[in-house]
Amino acid sequence: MVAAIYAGTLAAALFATGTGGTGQGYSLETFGAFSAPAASSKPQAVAYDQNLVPAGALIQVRQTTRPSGATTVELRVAGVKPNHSFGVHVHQKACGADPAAAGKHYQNKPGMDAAHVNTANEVWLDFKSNANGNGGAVATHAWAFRKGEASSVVIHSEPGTKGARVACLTVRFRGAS
Ligand SMILES: [Cu+2]
Repeated sequence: MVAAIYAGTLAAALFATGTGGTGQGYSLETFGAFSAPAASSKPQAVAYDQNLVPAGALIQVRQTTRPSGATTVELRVAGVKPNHSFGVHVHQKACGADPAAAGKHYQNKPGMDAAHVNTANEVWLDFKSNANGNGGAVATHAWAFRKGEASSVVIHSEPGTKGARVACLTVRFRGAS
């Protein structure tokens, strides 16, 4: 639950259910407390628009990949702007002081047309915050991430693909290969 997050934690925990090789399941959790971008550092959790994502807002992302490769990504946030609809996607690169640093959306099959830019081929975690500024979403796909190609969760100002980038959490999603 969101309440289990505590401010200032920038830690990731890895829980493998197998001893290696292919066909094992695993889960990964990453937590962050947002802060304003600092040009001199590579932030794990950075808020570009503090009207929508104030400094100190919290985020938790959990990846669970089953032995089949099917992957669930769960998002929880706390302390963002109440009653606001956000767009959220898994992006390819780590966050930076520049919102563009996170690169493009992670895609199972690469392509920029409508057949590829959608919730089936990408990981979307759009949500509407509640009156307390908390919210979350869950997305499950039959496919796993490719190793090293999914590295952040970007929060946008509106649902879908049109919104500005308002915050970013670096998440080193674990790949199948
Ligand atoms: Cu995005």
